[in-house]
Amino acid sequence: MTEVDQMDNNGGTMVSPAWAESAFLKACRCEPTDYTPVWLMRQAGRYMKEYRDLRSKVSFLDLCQRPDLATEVMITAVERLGVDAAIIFSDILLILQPMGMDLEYVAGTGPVLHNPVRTVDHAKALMEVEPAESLNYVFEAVKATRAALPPHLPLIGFAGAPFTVASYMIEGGGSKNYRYTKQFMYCYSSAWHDLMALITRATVKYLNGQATAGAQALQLFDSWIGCLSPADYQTFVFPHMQHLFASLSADVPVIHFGTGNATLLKQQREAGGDVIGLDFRVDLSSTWDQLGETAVQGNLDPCVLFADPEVIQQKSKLILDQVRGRNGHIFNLGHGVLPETPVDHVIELVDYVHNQSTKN
Ligand code: 1CP
Repeated sequence: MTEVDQMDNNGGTMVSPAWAESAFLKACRCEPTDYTPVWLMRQAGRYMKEYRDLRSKVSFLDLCQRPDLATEVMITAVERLGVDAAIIFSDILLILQPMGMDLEYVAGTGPVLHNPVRTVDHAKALMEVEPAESLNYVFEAVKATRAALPPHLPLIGFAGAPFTVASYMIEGGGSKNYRYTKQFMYCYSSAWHDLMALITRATVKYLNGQATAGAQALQLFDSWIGCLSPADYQTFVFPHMQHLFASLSADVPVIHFGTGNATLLKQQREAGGDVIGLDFRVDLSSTWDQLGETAVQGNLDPCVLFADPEVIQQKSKLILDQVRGRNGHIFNLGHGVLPETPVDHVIELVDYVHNQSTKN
């Protein structure tokens, strides 16, 4: 019996679902694959005409909260691109609404939290999240997307990692220097740890719930972690991440992603995750050597997709050549697809990675 076979109630062996032997999940397990699996962070979004057309009729929050529309957006993207995994259509900040935060997506600005957490009292007023109640629409989106996908394509569930989520809560939106976040962390360190623990508790339930609803893998986005020094990561973030990973009960691989985090990768790997995300600033081969036995995901610069197809191929080949001979690489960008990216270039990238990496 292979690892992926399951026992039915009578002790007999059930047939594994097709996704269990997909190139993506094999790569997560560091098993050999016939070709390099590829998917792209933010593969559904504003760079696609189909998405913009739908968005002209529905607000972003409505899109996330309607499982039928969230499914449509992701299935359209997956079919057009020919990628090896789907990710649910959602956002890392939805978890903030049930905490009591006033979240708005403002056109041209991005997410805004109208009641940022700037004092200990603000933090104390935040509510515990019970995702089964307040975020059930996400679990419904997972179920609907899973049902609509062909069985060979795995579905990725996701959440923001506590530091990145806390940074939005405290800054009130995106930030360049994270001044308020760090000020809170340094000045109110006990309240900071309480806040991180609150987000961690919510995130554990949220991710476990997505796996139960039908996700075959999970990704934790610590997109803005790279603003911290290794010492501050160790003190203010590491214990929470370690606890978070240890509390994930589902038997699915977890991808641990960050950007600008070259100096933190070893600590992040120690905190947890089966697959380590590599942004585009690091050299894949030497970084992988330093990390040792783990699967990795990345690491093409999203801006390369604005170049001519020859350049896209050249840059992608550099990555594939660095990987050759090793198991456990998932091709992806080093960060998400940017809004004005030409869709044709994305499709050509996916085709190129498949053709170039196929083993005869
Ligand atoms: O239509 C619109 O105007 C909304 C644009 C948009 C979209 C399509 C936002 C607002 N979020 C999303 C979807 C989304 N967000 C997905 C699913 C789609 C996919 O991947 O194909 C995912 C995985 C995210 C995750 C997310 N949201 C991250 C982590 C990934 C990353 O890019 O670092 C972050 C930081 C966010 C916050 C966020 N939400 C939306 C925007 C524009 C932002 C970033 C704002 C900022 O730069 O601060």
